[in-house]
Amino acid sequence: MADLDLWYRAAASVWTEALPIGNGRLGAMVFGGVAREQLQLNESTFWTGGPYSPTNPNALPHLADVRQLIFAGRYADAEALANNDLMAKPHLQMSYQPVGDVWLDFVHDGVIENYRRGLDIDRALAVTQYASGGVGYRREVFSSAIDGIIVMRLSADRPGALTFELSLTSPQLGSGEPPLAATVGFSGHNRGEHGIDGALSFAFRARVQHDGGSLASGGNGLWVTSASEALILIDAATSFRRFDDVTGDPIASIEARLGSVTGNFDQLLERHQREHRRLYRRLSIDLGTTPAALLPTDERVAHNEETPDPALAALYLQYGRYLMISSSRPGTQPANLQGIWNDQVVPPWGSKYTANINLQMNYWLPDPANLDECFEPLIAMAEDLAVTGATMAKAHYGARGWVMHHNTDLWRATGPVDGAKWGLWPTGGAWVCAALWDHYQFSPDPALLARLYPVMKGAAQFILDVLVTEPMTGFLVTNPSLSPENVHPHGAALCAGPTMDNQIIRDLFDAVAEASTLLEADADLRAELAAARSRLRPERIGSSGQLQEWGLDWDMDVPEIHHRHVSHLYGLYPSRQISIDTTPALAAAARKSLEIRGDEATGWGIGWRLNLWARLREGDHAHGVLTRLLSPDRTYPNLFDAHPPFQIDGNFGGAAGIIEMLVQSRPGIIDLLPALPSAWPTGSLFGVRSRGGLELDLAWRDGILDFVTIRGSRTGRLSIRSGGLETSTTNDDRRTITIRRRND
Ligand code: FUC
Repeated sequence: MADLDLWYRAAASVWTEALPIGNGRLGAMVFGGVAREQLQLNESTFWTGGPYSPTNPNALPHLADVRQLIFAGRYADAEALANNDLMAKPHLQMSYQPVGDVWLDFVHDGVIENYRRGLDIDRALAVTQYASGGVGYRREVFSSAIDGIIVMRLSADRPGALTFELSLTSPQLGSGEPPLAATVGFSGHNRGEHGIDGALSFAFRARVQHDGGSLASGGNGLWVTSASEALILIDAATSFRRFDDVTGDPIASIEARLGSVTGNFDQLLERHQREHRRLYRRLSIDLGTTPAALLPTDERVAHNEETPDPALAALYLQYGRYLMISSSRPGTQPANLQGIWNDQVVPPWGSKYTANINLQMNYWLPDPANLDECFEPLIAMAEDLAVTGATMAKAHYGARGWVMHHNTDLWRATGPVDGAKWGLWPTGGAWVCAALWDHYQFSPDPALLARLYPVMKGAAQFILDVLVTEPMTGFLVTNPSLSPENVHPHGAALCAGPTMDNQIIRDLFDAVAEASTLLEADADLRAELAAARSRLRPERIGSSGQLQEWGLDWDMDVPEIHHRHVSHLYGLYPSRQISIDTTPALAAAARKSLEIRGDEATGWGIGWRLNLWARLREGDHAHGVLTRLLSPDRTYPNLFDAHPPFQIDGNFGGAAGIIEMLVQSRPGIIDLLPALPSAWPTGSLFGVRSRGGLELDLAWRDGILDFVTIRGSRTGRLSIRSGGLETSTTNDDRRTITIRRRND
């Protein structure tokens, strides 16, 4: 399927041109060089440091002072004191690491012709091909979730024409294993960082099987000479088992996987492809095609702003799904700031999990995009955080429950880091829980509810314990807190009760209240939540008609009026507290805030704006924002999002935004084509999921819904709205309903 290919006429010269493969755990960037192939490897549990608990015994004794300074309006003083005393120890977290590289050096004679490399995202297969001296060469590589390893086949269309050296390097501490039989390897251990010792051992290996020719060790690695075909199996592992357990044996894991591989390349590929397609093929999209679809992918991105390419938008959605399937699967780590792909020992922002937007944005996509399983690692992470975050809640706040501030890492550190103006934000865990509840809306399964409830309850208990009464107003507020990363007119970010916190807390409390009702548990807690909720500051509309970001009307006096974060618009998206239908005045104020912020931002900043404009039902405006995202400033040649630098949240948020333009839902109500742009007059979207646990196929013509088919069991009334028309059904069995446009 050519429309599901990323392809290029030249090898990657930089990392952001290379193509990603991954099985959730084991990833590689494939460069496709002719004389020298590079596979840059990652393993999702390879981070710096080791198990640690970053509590600071100084924090709790100084909490009351910081609170008081904030209530007294002495924000900069509060921030200085907080920087001194309230931050985690260490006040920086660990970073995600590259494993190393697999190199293939080829001997070719003759001119290189007919070069093409591509990534087929329907097969999850990267292919490089070219001819040299009249011989056709082909390399195919994938990372298999079934067999757990990377598999590569090298072939030539003339027998005996394949000669290459296989070697490994790593920027990590350790050493190459002497080439043994058909295997090269490297093993070592991770680095410590910020005073936390490295505690992980790791290894990676590549094993070659060749058809014809000979194999010898020499130089840096293994030489395969005059073969017709070669198969290379690659694996990497660390000793990580859990955030508090590093007793795994990487070499044993690798040997277990490499040793149990059965079958030839075609059989391995067949198994891999079947598993990939089981997830990938659940959704398809058609937004129309123009001649641009025939161009190589980098050229499509280069031209998209001057002539928007609808099929590139469709590809961007499917590529987002591909990246999600490749970086987040049951049993693996969640997708970090770079999914699982990072080539740097000191990556941007540690390639961690930033929880004041980025981590949550990564998980906007899987539910509507029909990749329920890919959400699982976020649930597992929240379960870990509920453990580590309970220690932090107690140590820093004397509170019950659990907290995560604005970042976490492999070790599930939850303390305030970086500096108070970024890190002293106690609402990251609460936001993750609101996202878990939204996941349950898409997959309303009693077992899931029972699993999520204790985690959500702990997050709510923490918030109940840290809310304090604001002396001037009597509202219950978070203090200290901030509106993520935005400095207010008093030269600080610290404040009490920013709008975003109130919105997140309402969502969390409502979720816990509803879950506890469904589970017939904790009636007392429910009453406590209701009482506290009623004392949160309501939304306020400021003097410019904007939704106030803080309790006071500071919005127009901030140093960065076009700030990338749009935190107070959380209420409009991803939350549904603010909507055109239910709170039109607040929706208008949110729109005003969005206009003041402007559409230009980092990749993820644009991704968030796209979803917000979609919720405001401004299809053409949303399309303009999407077009900006899919421009060379915000999208690299390999379609990775450019913050810049690369950060994967923009890919996932942007892909989720494309769906949000076409389908929006809340339990019992589905809006079809709420923000359809004039640029996509005719199209279809099959297999999209909605809240309420339903799956939809829809198609439209001339900007009007043609038909929708809805599958899944419903309880109660379901309203389906499109273009000002509304239909409702009260069927509640497992039926499929189809609604068609009359041909008039
Ligand atoms: C937040 C953002 C930055 C960046 C970082 C990883 O702090 O404000 O733009 O995305 O996370």
